[in-house]
Amino acid sequence: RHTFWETQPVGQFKDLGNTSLPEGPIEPPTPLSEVRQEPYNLPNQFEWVTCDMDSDDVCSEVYTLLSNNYVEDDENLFRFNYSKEFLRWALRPPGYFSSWHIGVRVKSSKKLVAFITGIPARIRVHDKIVTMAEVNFLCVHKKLRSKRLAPVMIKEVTRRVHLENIWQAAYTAGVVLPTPITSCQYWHRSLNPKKLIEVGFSQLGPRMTMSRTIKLYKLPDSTVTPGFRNMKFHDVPAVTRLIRSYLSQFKTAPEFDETDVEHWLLPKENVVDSYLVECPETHEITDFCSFYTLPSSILGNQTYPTLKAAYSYYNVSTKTPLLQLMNDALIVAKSKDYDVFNALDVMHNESFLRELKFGPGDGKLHYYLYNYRINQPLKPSELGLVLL
Ligand code: YNC
Ligand code: MG
Repeated sequence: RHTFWETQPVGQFKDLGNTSLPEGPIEPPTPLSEVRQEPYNLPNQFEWVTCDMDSDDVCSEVYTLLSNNYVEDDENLFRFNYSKEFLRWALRPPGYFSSWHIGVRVKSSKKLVAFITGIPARIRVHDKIVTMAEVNFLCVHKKLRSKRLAPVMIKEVTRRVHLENIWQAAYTAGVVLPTPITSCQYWHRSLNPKKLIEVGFSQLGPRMTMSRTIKLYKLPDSTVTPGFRNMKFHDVPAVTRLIRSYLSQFKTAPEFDETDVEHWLLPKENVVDSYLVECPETHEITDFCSFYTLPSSILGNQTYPTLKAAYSYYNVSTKTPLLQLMNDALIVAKSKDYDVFNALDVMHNESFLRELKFGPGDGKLHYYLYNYRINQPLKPSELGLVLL
Protein backbone atom coordinates (compact mmCIF):
# COMPACT_ATOMS: atom_id res chain seq x y z
CA ARG A 1 0.00 0.00 0.00
CA HIS A 2 2.78 2.48 0.88
CA THR A 3 5.14 1.53 -1.94
CA PHE A 4 7.63 4.21 -0.93
CA TRP A 5 7.36 4.19 2.85
CA GLU A 6 7.58 0.38 2.99
CA THR A 7 11.14 0.69 1.64
CA GLN A 8 12.23 3.18 4.31
CA PRO A 9 13.72 2.66 7.79
CA VAL A 10 10.60 3.71 9.68
CA GLY A 11 8.37 1.80 12.06
CA GLN A 12 6.16 -0.44 9.89
CA PHE A 13 2.49 -1.06 10.69
CA LYS A 14 3.13 -4.82 10.80
CA ASP A 15 5.53 -4.31 13.73
CA LEU A 16 3.04 -2.36 15.89
CA GLY A 17 2.84 -4.00 19.28
CA ASN A 18 5.92 -6.17 18.67
CA THR A 19 7.88 -5.39 21.82
CA SER A 20 10.78 -7.70 20.95
CA LEU A 21 12.29 -5.12 18.57
CA PRO A 22 14.84 -2.93 20.35
CA GLU A 23 14.27 0.81 20.77
CA GLY A 24 16.73 2.94 18.79
CA PRO A 25 18.15 3.23 15.24
CA ILE A 26 16.53 0.85 12.73
CA GLU A 27 19.59 0.88 10.46
CA PRO A 28 23.18 1.63 11.57
CA PRO A 29 24.94 4.62 9.98
CA THR A 30 26.96 3.79 6.87
CA PRO A 31 30.49 5.14 6.33
CA LEU A 32 30.26 8.64 4.82
CA SER A 33 32.26 7.44 1.81
CA GLU A 34 29.36 5.08 1.02
CA VAL A 35 26.75 7.86 0.95
CA ARG A 36 25.64 8.49 -2.63
CA GLN A 37 27.60 11.52 -3.92
CA GLU A 38 25.21 12.46 -6.76
CA PRO A 39 21.72 13.88 -6.32
CA TYR A 40 18.83 11.53 -7.11
CA ASN A 41 17.44 11.66 -10.63
CA LEU A 42 14.55 13.97 -11.36
CA PRO A 43 12.37 13.82 -14.48
CA ASN A 44 14.37 15.48 -17.26
CA GLN A 45 12.59 18.85 -17.32
CA PHE A 46 13.52 19.58 -13.67
CA GLU A 47 16.69 20.43 -11.77
CA TRP A 48 17.73 20.52 -8.10
CA VAL A 49 18.65 23.84 -6.51
CA THR A 50 19.82 24.82 -3.07
CA CYS A 51 17.65 27.71 -1.92
CA ASP A 52 19.66 30.52 -0.33
CA MET A 53 17.19 31.88 2.21
CA ASP A 54 19.47 34.92 2.80
CA SER A 55 18.51 36.07 -0.68
CA ASP A 56 15.37 38.15 -0.68
CA ASP A 57 14.47 36.97 -4.18
CA VAL A 58 14.84 33.27 -3.36
CA CYS A 59 12.92 33.74 -0.11
CA SER A 60 10.12 35.41 -2.10
CA GLU A 61 10.00 32.53 -4.58
CA VAL A 62 9.72 30.02 -1.73
CA TYR A 63 7.07 32.18 -0.10
CA THR A 64 5.06 32.28 -3.33
CA LEU A 65 5.31 28.52 -3.95
CA LEU A 66 4.11 27.76 -0.42
CA SER A 67 1.44 30.44 -0.30
CA ASN A 68 -0.16 28.95 -3.42
CA ASN A 69 0.53 25.22 -2.93
CA TYR A 70 1.16 24.32 0.71
CA VAL A 71 -1.14 22.73 3.30
CA GLU A 72 -4.91 23.32 3.14
CA ASP A 73 -7.65 22.18 5.50
CA ASP A 74 -9.86 19.23 4.48
CA GLU A 75 -12.54 21.50 3.01
CA ASN A 76 -10.04 23.68 1.10
CA LEU A 77 -11.25 26.83 2.83
CA PHE A 78 -7.85 27.89 4.19
CA ARG A 79 -4.19 27.52 3.22
CA PHE A 80 -1.16 28.17 5.46
CA ASN A 81 0.49 31.45 4.59
CA TYR A 82 3.90 31.37 6.29
CA SER A 83 5.50 34.83 6.05
CA LYS A 84 8.96 35.39 4.60
CA GLU A 85 10.29 36.44 8.00
CA PHE A 86 8.84 33.29 9.52
CA LEU A 87 10.45 31.08 6.85
CA ARG A 88 13.83 32.73 7.46
CA TRP A 89 13.45 32.10 11.20
CA ALA A 90 12.25 28.53 10.75
CA LEU A 91 15.05 27.59 8.36
CA ARG A 92 18.11 29.29 9.87
CA PRO A 93 18.47 28.08 13.46
CA PRO A 94 21.93 27.61 15.04
CA GLY A 95 24.04 25.25 12.94
CA TYR A 96 21.64 25.11 9.95
CA PHE A 97 22.80 23.77 6.58
CA SER A 98 21.84 25.69 3.42
CA SER A 99 22.23 22.41 1.57
CA TRP A 100 19.10 21.16 3.39
CA HIS A 101 16.95 23.92 1.84
CA ILE A 102 16.13 22.08 -1.34
CA GLY A 103 14.18 23.36 -4.32
CA VAL A 104 13.19 21.90 -7.69
CA ARG A 105 13.04 24.24 -10.66
CA VAL A 106 11.79 23.79 -14.22
CA LYS A 107 15.03 23.84 -16.27
CA SER A 108 13.63 25.96 -19.10
CA SER A 109 11.81 28.66 -17.12
CA LYS A 110 13.63 28.37 -13.75
CA LYS A 111 10.22 28.40 -12.04
CA LEU A 112 10.38 26.95 -8.50
CA VAL A 113 7.90 24.04 -8.40
CA ALA A 114 8.84 21.96 -5.34
CA PHE A 115 10.53 22.38 -1.98
CA ILE A 116 11.62 20.41 1.08
CA THR A 117 13.74 21.42 4.05
CA GLY A 118 15.62 20.08 7.01
CA ILE A 119 17.11 21.79 10.03
CA PRO A 120 19.34 20.21 12.67
CA ALA A 121 17.97 19.61 16.16
CA ARG A 122 18.85 17.61 19.25
CA ILE A 123 15.87 15.59 20.37
CA ARG A 124 15.75 13.40 23.43
CA VAL A 125 13.81 10.14 23.03
CA HIS A 126 13.39 8.62 26.50
CA ASP A 127 16.92 8.91 27.90
CA LYS A 128 18.84 9.13 24.60
CA ILE A 129 19.74 12.50 23.03
CA VAL A 130 19.73 12.09 19.26
CA THR A 131 20.91 14.60 16.65
CA MET A 132 18.21 14.71 14.02
CA ALA A 133 16.94 16.64 11.04
CA GLU A 134 13.53 18.20 11.45
CA VAL A 135 12.00 17.91 7.98
CA ASN A 136 9.31 20.39 6.98
CA PHE A 137 7.83 22.43 4.12
CA LEU A 138 7.53 19.50 1.71
CA CYS A 139 5.57 20.99 -1.16
CA VAL A 140 4.94 20.04 -4.78
CA HIS A 141 3.17 22.48 -7.09
CA LYS A 142 -0.52 21.58 -7.53
CA LYS A 143 -0.02 20.90 -11.25
CA LEU A 144 2.69 18.28 -10.52
CA ARG A 145 0.89 16.21 -7.92
CA SER A 146 0.63 12.38 -7.87
CA LYS A 147 3.71 11.93 -10.09
CA ARG A 148 5.84 10.38 -7.32
CA LEU A 149 7.99 13.50 -6.97
CA ALA A 150 7.60 13.50 -3.18
CA PRO A 151 9.55 10.24 -2.67
CA VAL A 152 12.45 11.66 -4.73
CA MET A 153 12.42 14.84 -2.65
CA ILE A 154 12.44 12.83 0.56
CA LYS A 155 15.31 10.61 -0.66
CA GLU A 156 17.31 13.68 -1.68
CA VAL A 157 16.89 15.44 1.67
CA THR A 158 17.81 12.15 3.36
CA ARG A 159 21.00 11.93 1.28
CA ARG A 160 21.99 15.49 2.18
CA VAL A 161 21.27 14.85 5.86
CA HIS A 162 23.43 11.71 5.73
CA LEU A 163 26.28 13.76 4.16
CA GLU A 164 26.34 15.72 7.44
CA ASN A 165 26.64 12.45 9.35
CA ILE A 166 23.10 12.67 10.71
CA TRP A 167 20.95 9.52 10.48
CA GLN A 168 17.63 10.29 12.16
CA ALA A 169 14.79 12.74 11.50
CA ALA A 170 11.56 14.01 13.04
CA TYR A 171 8.58 15.31 11.10
CA THR A 172 4.83 15.83 11.33
CA ALA A 173 2.10 15.38 8.76
CA GLY A 174 -1.67 15.52 8.56
CA VAL A 175 -1.66 12.20 6.68
CA VAL A 176 -1.21 8.77 8.25
CA LEU A 177 2.07 7.14 7.24
CA PRO A 178 4.08 4.27 8.74
CA THR A 179 4.11 4.85 11.72
CA PRO A 180 3.15 7.72 14.06
CA ILE A 181 4.94 7.94 17.43
CA THR A 182 1.83 9.86 18.52
CA SER A 183 -1.23 11.45 16.95
CA CYS A 184 -2.26 14.84 18.25
CA GLN A 185 -5.26 17.05 17.82
CA TYR A 186 -5.49 20.80 17.26
CA TRP A 187 -7.80 22.85 19.46
CA HIS A 188 -8.97 26.35 18.56
CA ARG A 189 -9.87 29.26 20.81
CA SER A 190 -11.91 31.95 19.07
CA LEU A 191 -10.63 35.47 19.69
CA ASN A 192 -12.65 37.17 16.92
CA PRO A 193 -15.70 34.88 16.71
CA LYS A 194 -17.65 37.12 14.34
CA LYS A 195 -14.95 36.95 11.66
CA LEU A 196 -14.34 33.23 12.26
CA ILE A 197 -18.03 32.51 11.66
CA GLU A 198 -18.25 34.82 8.65
CA VAL A 199 -15.34 33.09 6.90
CA GLY A 200 -16.58 29.57 7.70
CA PHE A 201 -13.85 28.71 10.21
CA SER A 202 -16.49 28.14 12.89
CA GLN A 203 -20.26 27.94 13.11
CA LEU A 204 -22.71 29.58 15.42
CA GLY A 205 -23.52 27.04 18.13
CA PRO A 206 -27.03 25.67 18.52
CA ARG A 207 -29.32 28.16 20.32
CA MET A 208 -26.56 30.79 20.16
CA THR A 209 -26.87 34.29 18.74
CA MET A 210 -23.92 36.29 17.41
CA SER A 211 -24.02 38.65 20.37
CA ARG A 212 -24.08 35.81 22.92
CA THR A 213 -21.17 34.19 21.08
CA ILE A 214 -19.14 37.42 21.14
CA LYS A 215 -19.83 37.74 24.88
CA LEU A 216 -18.84 34.11 25.50
CA TYR A 217 -15.35 34.65 24.03
CA LYS A 218 -14.76 38.15 25.47
CA LEU A 219 -11.41 38.64 27.21
CA PRO A 220 -10.08 41.37 29.52
CA ASP A 221 -7.97 44.15 27.97
CA SER A 222 -4.89 43.46 30.07
CA THR A 223 -3.13 40.46 31.59
CA VAL A 224 -3.79 39.53 35.21
CA THR A 225 -0.56 37.85 36.44
CA PRO A 226 1.72 40.24 38.41
CA GLY A 227 5.18 40.33 36.79
CA PHE A 228 3.93 39.07 33.38
CA ARG A 229 6.10 40.72 30.71
CA ASN A 230 7.81 40.22 27.36
CA MET A 231 10.92 38.02 27.31
CA LYS A 232 14.15 40.04 26.74
CA PHE A 233 17.64 39.03 25.59
CA HIS A 234 18.97 39.13 29.17
CA ASP A 235 16.39 36.47 30.13
CA VAL A 236 17.94 33.82 27.85
CA PRO A 237 19.93 32.03 30.61
CA ALA A 238 17.00 31.94 33.06
CA VAL A 239 14.50 30.85 30.40
CA THR A 240 16.91 28.14 29.21
CA ARG A 241 17.17 26.71 32.74
CA LEU A 242 13.40 26.87 33.19
CA ILE A 243 12.54 25.22 29.87
CA ARG A 244 15.24 22.53 30.09
CA SER A 245 14.02 21.46 33.48
CA TYR A 246 10.38 21.51 32.35
CA LEU A 247 10.94 19.52 29.14
CA SER A 248 12.87 16.82 31.01
CA GLN A 249 9.56 15.30 32.20
CA PHE A 250 8.35 14.40 28.69
CA LYS A 251 9.23 11.14 26.93
CA THR A 252 10.29 12.97 23.78
CA ALA A 253 11.36 16.63 23.72
CA PRO A 254 13.97 18.94 22.21
CA GLU A 255 17.20 19.44 24.12
CA PHE A 256 17.57 23.26 24.10
CA ASP A 257 20.74 25.18 24.96
CA GLU A 258 21.04 28.97 25.27
CA THR A 259 21.67 29.49 21.56
CA ASP A 260 18.50 27.51 20.75
CA VAL A 261 16.46 29.51 23.25
CA GLU A 262 17.79 32.77 21.85
CA HIS A 263 16.85 31.68 18.33
CA TRP A 264 13.53 29.94 18.96
CA LEU A 265 12.10 31.88 21.89
CA LEU A 266 13.39 35.45 21.88
CA PRO A 267 10.45 37.52 20.56
CA LYS A 268 10.51 38.35 16.84
CA GLU A 269 7.74 40.59 15.63
CA ASN A 270 4.99 38.73 13.78
CA VAL A 271 6.97 35.49 14.09
CA VAL A 272 7.29 34.44 17.72
CA ASP A 273 5.97 36.00 20.93
CA SER A 274 7.31 35.04 24.36
CA TYR A 275 6.27 36.17 27.80
CA LEU A 276 7.46 35.28 31.24
CA VAL A 277 6.53 35.85 34.84
CA GLU A 278 9.18 37.57 36.93
CA CYS A 279 8.36 37.38 40.64
CA PRO A 280 7.93 41.03 41.73
CA GLU A 281 9.70 40.33 45.06
CA THR A 282 12.53 37.92 44.20
CA HIS A 283 12.90 38.72 40.45
CA GLU A 284 12.98 34.98 39.86
CA ILE A 285 11.66 33.82 36.45
CA THR A 286 8.98 31.29 37.39
CA ASP A 287 6.78 30.83 34.31
CA PHE A 288 6.94 31.20 30.56
CA CYS A 289 4.58 31.08 27.58
CA SER A 290 5.03 31.54 23.85
CA PHE A 291 3.20 31.36 20.56
CA TYR A 292 4.18 31.65 16.91
CA THR A 293 2.34 33.54 14.17
CA LEU A 294 1.06 31.60 11.19
CA PRO A 295 -1.68 33.26 9.16
CA SER A 296 -3.83 31.31 6.74
CA SER A 297 -5.15 32.62 3.43
CA ILE A 298 -8.92 32.48 3.29
CA LEU A 299 -9.64 30.96 -0.09
CA GLY A 300 -12.22 32.85 -2.13
CA ASN A 301 -13.45 35.33 0.49
CA GLN A 302 -13.96 38.88 -0.80
CA THR A 303 -14.09 40.60 2.62
CA TYR A 304 -11.21 38.95 4.48
CA PRO A 305 -7.97 37.83 2.77
CA THR A 306 -6.31 36.24 5.83
CA LEU A 307 -6.95 34.66 9.17
CA LYS A 308 -4.42 35.75 11.79
CA ALA A 309 -3.63 32.71 13.94
CA ALA A 310 -1.40 32.28 17.00
CA TYR A 311 -0.07 28.77 17.66
CA SER A 312 0.80 27.75 21.20
CA TYR A 313 4.53 26.92 21.31
CA TYR A 314 6.42 26.15 24.55
CA ASN A 315 4.80 26.97 27.90
CA VAL A 316 6.22 26.38 31.37
CA SER A 317 4.41 26.83 34.63
CA THR A 318 6.09 26.38 38.00
CA LYS A 319 4.27 28.99 40.10
CA THR A 320 1.49 30.60 38.06
CA PRO A 321 -1.21 28.02 37.30
CA LEU A 322 -0.95 26.98 33.62
CA LEU A 323 -4.61 27.93 33.15
CA GLN A 324 -3.97 31.51 34.29
CA LEU A 325 -0.76 31.76 32.26
CA MET A 326 -2.53 30.64 29.08
CA ASN A 327 -5.44 32.97 29.80
CA ASP A 328 -2.88 35.79 29.81
CA ALA A 329 -1.50 34.47 26.52
CA LEU A 330 -5.03 34.64 25.07
CA ILE A 331 -5.36 38.21 26.36
CA VAL A 332 -2.15 39.38 24.67
CA ALA A 333 -3.04 37.56 21.44
CA LYS A 334 -6.46 39.22 21.42
CA SER A 335 -4.94 42.65 22.10
CA LYS A 336 -2.56 42.05 19.15
CA ASP A 337 -5.55 41.38 16.91
CA TYR A 338 -5.18 37.63 16.34
CA ASP A 339 -8.43 35.98 15.21
CA VAL A 340 -7.79 32.56 16.74
CA PHE A 341 -5.39 30.87 19.17
CA ASN A 342 -4.52 27.25 18.32
CA ALA A 343 -2.97 24.61 20.54
CA LEU A 344 -2.17 20.91 20.22
CA ASP A 345 -3.07 18.49 23.02
CA VAL A 346 0.68 17.98 23.74
CA MET A 347 2.48 18.47 27.07
CA HIS A 348 0.03 19.69 29.75
CA ASN A 349 -2.23 21.50 27.31
CA GLU A 350 -5.25 19.29 28.04
CA SER A 351 -5.42 20.87 31.50
CA PHE A 352 -6.53 24.24 30.08
CA LEU A 353 -8.11 23.59 26.68
CA ARG A 354 -11.74 23.03 27.70
CA GLU A 355 -11.78 25.48 30.56
CA LEU A 356 -10.36 28.27 28.38
CA LYS A 357 -13.05 27.57 25.72
CA PHE A 358 -10.90 25.94 23.09
CA GLY A 359 -12.90 23.66 20.79
CA PRO A 360 -11.52 20.50 19.12
CA GLY A 361 -10.51 20.84 15.47
CA ASP A 362 -11.09 18.24 12.79
CA GLY A 363 -8.13 16.25 11.52
CA LYS A 364 -5.05 15.17 13.38
CA LEU A 365 -1.37 15.95 13.38
CA HIS A 366 0.78 12.83 13.36
CA TYR A 367 4.38 12.88 14.64
CA TYR A 368 7.04 10.63 13.08
CA LEU A 369 10.66 9.62 13.54
CA TYR A 370 12.83 8.41 10.65
CA ASN A 371 15.26 5.57 11.36
CA TYR A 372 14.40 5.43 15.05
CA ARG A 373 12.09 2.85 16.56
CA ILE A 374 10.22 3.45 19.78
CA ASN A 375 8.67 0.52 21.61
CA GLN A 376 5.34 2.05 22.46
CA PRO A 377 3.45 4.92 20.89
CA LEU A 378 3.33 8.00 23.14
CA LYS A 379 0.26 9.75 24.46
CA PRO A 380 0.12 13.33 23.15
CA SER A 381 0.62 14.51 26.75
CA GLU A 382 3.93 12.60 26.86
CA LEU A 383 5.30 14.61 23.93
CA GLY A 384 7.24 17.84 24.59
CA LEU A 385 7.94 18.76 20.96
CA VAL A 386 6.25 21.39 18.78
CA LEU A 387 7.32 21.61 15.13
CA LEU A 388 6.45 24.61 12.94
C1 YNC B 1 3.85 13.75 3.62
N1 YNC B 1 3.23 14.85 4.04
O1 YNC B 1 2.37 8.54 1.24
P1 YNC B 1 3.57 5.89 -0.36
S1 YNC B 1 4.19 17.81 6.00
C2 YNC B 1 5.57 12.20 3.87
N2 YNC B 1 4.93 13.32 4.27
O2 YNC B 1 4.13 7.42 -0.56
P2 YNC B 1 3.57 11.88 -4.81
C3 YNC B 1 4.12 11.89 2.13
N3 YNC B 1 5.20 11.46 2.81
O3 YNC B 1 2.39 6.03 0.57
P3 YNC B 1 2.09 14.25 -4.15
C4 YNC B 1 3.41 13.02 2.49
N4 YNC B 1 2.39 13.20 1.63
O4 YNC B 1 3.20 5.39 -1.70
C5 YNC B 1 2.48 12.18 0.77
N5 YNC B 1 3.50 11.39 1.07
O5 YNC B 1 4.67 5.13 0.30
C6 YNC B 1 3.91 10.17 0.40
N6 YNC B 1 0.71 18.84 -0.63
O6 YNC B 1 4.15 10.92 -3.68
C7 YNC B 1 2.74 9.28 0.09
N7 YNC B 1 2.88 19.19 2.50
O7 YNC B 1 4.66 12.79 -5.27
C8 YNC B 1 3.26 8.41 -1.05
O8 YNC B 1 2.45 12.70 -4.01
C9 YNC B 1 4.11 9.41 -1.82
O9 YNC B 1 2.33 14.72 -5.55
C10 YNC B 1 3.31 10.01 -2.99
O10 YNC B 1 3.14 15.01 -3.21
C11 YNC B 1 2.99 14.99 -1.80
O11 YNC B 1 6.35 18.93 5.24
C12 YNC B 1 3.01 16.42 -1.29
O12 YNC B 1 0.70 18.71 2.57
C13 YNC B 1 2.78 16.41 0.23
O13 YNC B 1 2.54 19.53 -1.76
C14 YNC B 1 4.37 17.03 -1.60
O14 YNC B 1 0.67 16.58 -1.89
C15 YNC B 1 1.91 17.25 -2.01
O15 YNC B 1 0.74 14.45 -3.58
C16 YNC B 1 1.76 18.65 -1.45
O16 YNC B 1 2.91 11.11 -5.88
C17 YNC B 1 0.37 20.11 0.02
O17 YNC B 1 4.45 10.47 -0.91
C18 YNC B 1 1.41 20.46 1.07
C19 YNC B 1 1.61 19.36 2.11
C20 YNC B 1 3.31 18.24 3.50
C21 YNC B 1 3.47 18.90 4.83
C22 YNC B 1 5.89 18.02 5.84
C23 YNC B 1 6.77 16.95 6.48
C24 YNC B 1 7.32 16.10 5.37
C25 YNC B 1 8.10 14.91 5.89
C26 YNC B 1 8.64 14.07 4.75
C27 YNC B 1 9.33 12.82 5.23
C28 YNC B 1 10.71 13.13 5.81
C29 YNC B 1 11.44 11.86 6.20
C30 YNC B 1 12.81 12.14 6.84
C31 YNC B 1 13.83 12.57 5.78
C32 YNC B 1 15.23 12.79 6.40
C33 YNC B 1 15.74 11.46 6.87
C34 YNC B 1 17.13 11.52 7.46
C35 YNC B 1 18.08 11.14 8.01
MG1 MG C 1 4.26 14.29 -7.61
